[in-house]
Amino acid sequence: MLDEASAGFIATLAESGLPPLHELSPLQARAAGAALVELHGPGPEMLRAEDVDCGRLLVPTERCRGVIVYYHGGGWVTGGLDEFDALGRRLAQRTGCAVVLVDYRLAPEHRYPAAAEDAWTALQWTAANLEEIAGRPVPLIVAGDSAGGCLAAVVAQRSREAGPEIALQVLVYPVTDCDLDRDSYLEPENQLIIGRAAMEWFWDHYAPDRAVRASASPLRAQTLAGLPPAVVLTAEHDVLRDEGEAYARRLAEDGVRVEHRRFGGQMHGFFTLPGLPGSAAALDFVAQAIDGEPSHFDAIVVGAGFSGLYALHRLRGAGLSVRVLEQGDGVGGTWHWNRYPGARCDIESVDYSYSFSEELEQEWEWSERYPAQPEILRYLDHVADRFDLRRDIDLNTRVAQARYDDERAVWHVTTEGGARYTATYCVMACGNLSTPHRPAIEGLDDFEGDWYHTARWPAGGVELAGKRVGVIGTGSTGIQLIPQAAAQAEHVHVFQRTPNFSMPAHNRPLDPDLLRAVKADYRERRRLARESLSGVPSSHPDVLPQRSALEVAPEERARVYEHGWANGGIGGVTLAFNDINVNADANGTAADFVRDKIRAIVRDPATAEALCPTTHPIGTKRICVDTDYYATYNRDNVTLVDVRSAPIVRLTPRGIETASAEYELDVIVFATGFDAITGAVLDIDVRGRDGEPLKKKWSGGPRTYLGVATAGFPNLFLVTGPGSPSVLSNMVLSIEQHVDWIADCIGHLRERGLDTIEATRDAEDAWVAHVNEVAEATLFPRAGSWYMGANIPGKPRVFMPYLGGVGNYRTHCEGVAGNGYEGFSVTAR
Ligand code: NA7
Repeated sequence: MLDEASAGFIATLAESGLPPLHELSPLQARAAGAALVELHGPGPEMLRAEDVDCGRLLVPTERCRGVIVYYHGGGWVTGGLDEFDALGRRLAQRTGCAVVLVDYRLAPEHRYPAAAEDAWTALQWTAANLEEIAGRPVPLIVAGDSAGGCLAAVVAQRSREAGPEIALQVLVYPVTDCDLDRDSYLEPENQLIIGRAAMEWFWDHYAPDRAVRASASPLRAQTLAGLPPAVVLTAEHDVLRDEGEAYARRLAEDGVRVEHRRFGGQMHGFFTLPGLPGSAAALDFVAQAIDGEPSHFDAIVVGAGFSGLYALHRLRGAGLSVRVLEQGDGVGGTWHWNRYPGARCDIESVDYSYSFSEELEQEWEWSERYPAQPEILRYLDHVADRFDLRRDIDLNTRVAQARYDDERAVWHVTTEGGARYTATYCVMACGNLSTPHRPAIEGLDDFEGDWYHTARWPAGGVELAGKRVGVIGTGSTGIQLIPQAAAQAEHVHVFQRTPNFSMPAHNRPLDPDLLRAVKADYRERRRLARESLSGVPSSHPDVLPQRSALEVAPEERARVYEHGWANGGIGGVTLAFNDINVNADANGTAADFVRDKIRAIVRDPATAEALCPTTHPIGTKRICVDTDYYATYNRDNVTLVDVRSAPIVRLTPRGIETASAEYELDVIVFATGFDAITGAVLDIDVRGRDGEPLKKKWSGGPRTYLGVATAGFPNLFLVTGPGSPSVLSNMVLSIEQHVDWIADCIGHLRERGLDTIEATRDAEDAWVAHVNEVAEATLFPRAGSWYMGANIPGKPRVFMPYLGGVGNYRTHCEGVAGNGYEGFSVTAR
């Protein structure tokens, strides 16, 4: 969403009655641009401001730290020294660099390559006069916005062969390509200061001959390897957004150090408009890049899913400067990535939602009992907008390393693109189910059809209609996807290694009266959830059954299970008695009940038997929640393939070969799960005190205190880390509990002038022992589940979540805080 100041600017512009740019002549457009000069103000005083051969020289101080050759925007058609004078001055003052504002020839009087030639001449002139301008040898920097960003990129490429040496290229929403059909061109909300029609108008004037446009497009260069380090700024609401980001990505791929930031809530032109809040932030960003100093924040948060969004809101509200780094191109975390057909949460929507804002609770209208992925993503996008979170989130930014600096007591965070940050606190909000697992099956490259992992499903969807589809995996994901795929595809082959227990969702639209009743009673509902076993009101100790499955008559047991089945949902059967998770015989009664249900639904007895799980107690692997899963096997176009007895051998050009047959397929779907709980954190090279790698510390399995901290890694917080209830609970509730605890802890440190907090080894050892002890008292460790790390070859087998229940766990965490953060050591420097 556009921020308020930008929306105000657009409204004023609309009131002025100025026709759209592309309806004007170039002369009229230039006059309109020049009339906006007053908006920019005069800009700060300079030590020297004089016109030179190639433009205007702006020198802010006697000892400049560099010289920036600046190419102004304006689509190669408009813009000039006077319009950009104020920006040049602000840039010079903020960076301490001299600025050469380049006056290049404009189109259509002078078409491509005139502007590029002038840009090059200006670079040569500046290089030759560098010492005279700065009074000493200093770095040469090229920069530009919009079409000027294009010129900066073009001269940076040209200088690669014969110099001069450029220390940095600063590309502000640059034009990098002549393709005007990228998504950002087509989104209606981006047609602001300039839209698609204006860009067409610019290109038509600059390079009317379409054949030469490619050579004017820096993105079309064969390779970007060997280019100077780059800083790329893009705006969320800008037709140029995607090509700027494509350029940043290619630079990184070709080995160039690039720091990219997308400015949320901003539109094209924000960099040059000093009244807009994004403008100052963008200048800061550029200045820091020129300094070579990493940007410093009180807290870096890794991930912008449910955890990262709330962490940002909570910590920013506490007065901290926060930056969220997110690898995806949108917020939402696991709900951003898992867009496969049928993706749906297995916790009811009214509980799987934030409780921190009563207004949000009341405003948001869930439409179904179990929310589908698009609705959850809409909710998270709404939260990001409603709490103005986007301006502190860097998208498309994957964290590569987080290294603790003992001496300065800060975290150094580096992204894959080479951007560097420092932070006092590092909050790992990267999720429990974020790192997709795709088994190493031979022959993937040979397969001539298309293949997808469900957790990297294309945003635009996949055409399954009329296709022969193979699905590998029958966990929650496969079980949700298979009925949906069967309804579209010509044929679905399900490659099942281990069957799972699945309960009916009985999903339905939410009755408005029910929703009203929930909203009227939300505080009480949340209280019950907080004190419960798994973070939903129905698992509160006051309502959980007190009876053993073995102490009741078989008829009564059957009645209770039938009731649970009819109600549906994850705990319908496993929470029906108090000993199903701990007593194998009690568990057997529940498992038998579900197996009988499968046999009753699936008509072919052999298929029914193959779908009956027998190798793990019910509930010890995540119970699936489905819509028509078992009944789907009654369709003629669905075939179950048992790959336990005849394993997958390889993929072939035509499909999947098992030990007994080859299956011809057009599409293969990997519904093969995640490197769960620890995968995302360990994907980052996290190093604590004395450079100790987290990977090494956790080589025998994760070790944490309360699942929120780990000894040897001061000021590092894990949101729903291993050793906390996490995936065995309603994640949103557990996330809020952790983030609140972390925010309170940081508040405690700041109030007392303390610099670091770190779990002690003793407290950690005791907690790990407790987590194991609780797990050992249940049947959970008997299953080769992803809770145990058993789905990933080579991963240590350790039961990772805490089974003590969210109510008990919360009380324990509050006790730790109440006792002055017992089990932690704190330092003041
Ligand atoms: P899961 O529950 O880990 O399921 C993955 C499935 O993929 C499971 O059936 C696996 O069989 C199967 N798999 C994995 N590798 C192979 C190979 N090599 N061959 C055949 N089958 C294979 O992941 P989901 O995405 O379904 O669900 C994860 C959680 O997300 C879920 O519990 C909810 O909480 C949300 P296996 O059991 O290993 O024999």
